[in-house]
Amino acid sequence: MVGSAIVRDLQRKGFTNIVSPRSKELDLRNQQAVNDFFAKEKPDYVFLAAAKVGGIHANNTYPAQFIYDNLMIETNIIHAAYVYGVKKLLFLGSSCIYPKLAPQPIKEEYLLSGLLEPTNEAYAIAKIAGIELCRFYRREYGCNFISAMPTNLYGINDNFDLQSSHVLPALIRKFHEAKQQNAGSVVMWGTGKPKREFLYVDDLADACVFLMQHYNEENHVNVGTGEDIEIRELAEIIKNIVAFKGEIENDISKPDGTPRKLLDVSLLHGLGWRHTTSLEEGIKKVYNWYIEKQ
Ligand code: GFB
Repeated sequence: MVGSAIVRDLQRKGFTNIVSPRSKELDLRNQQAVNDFFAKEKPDYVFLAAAKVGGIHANNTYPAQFIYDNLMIETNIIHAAYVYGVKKLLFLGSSCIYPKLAPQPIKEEYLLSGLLEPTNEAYAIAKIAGIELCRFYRREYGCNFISAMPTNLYGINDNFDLQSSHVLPALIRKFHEAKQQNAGSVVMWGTGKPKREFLYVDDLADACVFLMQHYNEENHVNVGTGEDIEIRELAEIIKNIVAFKGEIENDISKPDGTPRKLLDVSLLHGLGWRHTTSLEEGIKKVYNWYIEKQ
């Protein structure tokens, strides 16, 4: 989802010499394959968006896969970028790198100031390692490697599998199918009380290209909207957009995860970047795309 959005954004801005291999063509966990790719393509600028990602259930169920795949991808690419003289690399992390109970909104400097949320600890530790790789390769070797920490993302090309997806695509699918089947209710996991901040992926892509062009510092940068909502409010918005008339039920056997993770985006705003897509507008775009794809 993120990689294809960055490619679309670069193309919109007139860039043409873009290489974006699919995972079938290049297994980024394989160091030799990554080195061969860098030796052949000699990229000048690298957007490291590739990662093993998933929602709360997938993160909680497959922690070994989340830590191994992500550590391997990051280490192979960041080291190859150094060895093959990449001019600049942007590493993408996640807002789950911050402590579970961090003060809100979360400033960049809260990293490593407390315990992580257990449901996504493996993924968070891998992403923290990626930030530190960039910092230390900059410090020791002088590489211009920067990191961006996006909040919860959604958009076209998202994963709609109900076991491994994030909440927003899961609810779009659940409400859509419930409407088609004339079901009386839709199940929302957890209490619905946690708050989340959602950023449309095309806005993230625009921010990544902006940072690649204008930001050259060691500190990672939060990328978000600066606004969050409760999961049950999100469910109501999606229910209205899909026009489902039934009820919403809670399944409290499923975890809530971290209570809140609203990013402080003052650093990014100070640099001159702001998101443009509202949550409702973004959900409508994704829902239209989802229906067309059926
Ligand atoms: O989006 P989500 O899976 O990820 O869940 P996290 C957010 C909230 O929505 C949780 C609730 O409180 C879920 O219990 N929720 C309600 C649902 N209904 C559903 C549903 O049908 N599916 C899903 N998936 N959730 C992930 C991390 O955390 O966020 C990753 O595990 C990463 O590491 C990613 O950081 C952005 O926001 O809880």
